[in-house]
Amino acid sequence: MVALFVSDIHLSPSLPKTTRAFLNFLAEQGTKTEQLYILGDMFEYWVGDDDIHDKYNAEVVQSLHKLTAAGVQLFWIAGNRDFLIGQDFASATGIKLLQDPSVIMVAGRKIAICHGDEQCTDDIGYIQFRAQVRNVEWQRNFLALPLAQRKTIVQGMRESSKMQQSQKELSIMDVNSSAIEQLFASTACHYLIHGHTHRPALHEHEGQYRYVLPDWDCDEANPRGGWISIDKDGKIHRISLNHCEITS
Ligand code: OKV
Ligand code: MN
Repeated sequence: MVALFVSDIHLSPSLPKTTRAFLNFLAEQGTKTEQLYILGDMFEYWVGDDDIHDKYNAEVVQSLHKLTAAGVQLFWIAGNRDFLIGQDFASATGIKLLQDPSVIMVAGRKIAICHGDEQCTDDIGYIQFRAQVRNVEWQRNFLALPLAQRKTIVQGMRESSKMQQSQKELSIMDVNSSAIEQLFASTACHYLIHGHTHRPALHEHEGQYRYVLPDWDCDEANPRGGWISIDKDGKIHRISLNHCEITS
């Protein structure tokens, strides 16, 4: 394959089978591609690059570094959970941090890539929260707090968000069609790949193709996950992971 695209794995020590499935994916598929694009929310949450030394995180970092050391190009777009990934993580893994959105050329195709949360403009509360936490000064203040305190703050956000999310209308947690139209227009692309919404699909509209990546969860009764690949002829494939091979 020329390129693989993946997002929303939500890696966390509390999801051991999902973690194994993703590390297997890196070892088995990652080595057979020229480029791997991770389009956000690889981690369930990330509180700062000083957490790179945590045992769990260090194994993930090591697995990514193994790929870049083998000559695979790794690219990263931040998600709404791991937007605090920074230069130290990039140096430790060899990954290249990209802007959201970015335009890439793969096998002769011009493709726009993004995480997908910025286009969920109907969720006004979330868009406001996003503006706050993506602010450089806000991030500088947050990252100046001790690691343990940052973890406590994010845990608190997660608890209160669970309650808010359950009260929100499902439709506002999907991308807004005008925001998508604008993205196609501003990037002048006919292809868009994103994640975030957990609604894997291929949407075709007037010659524009929007590929939505699946989220991963292999710790549930029905394991799910998957990726998109582009072969040397420019053909785009959607791969669903409906079984998890666990190698311990
Ligand atoms: C997940 C969504 C909340 C949608 C915060 C640093 C910060 C991580 C975080 C906090 C929120 C993820 C991790 C959550 C998804 C929402 C609201 C809407 C549309 C920080 C690192 F801010 F402290 F720096 N977060 N959570 N939403 O509660 O899981 O997807 S979350
Ligand atoms: Mn997301």
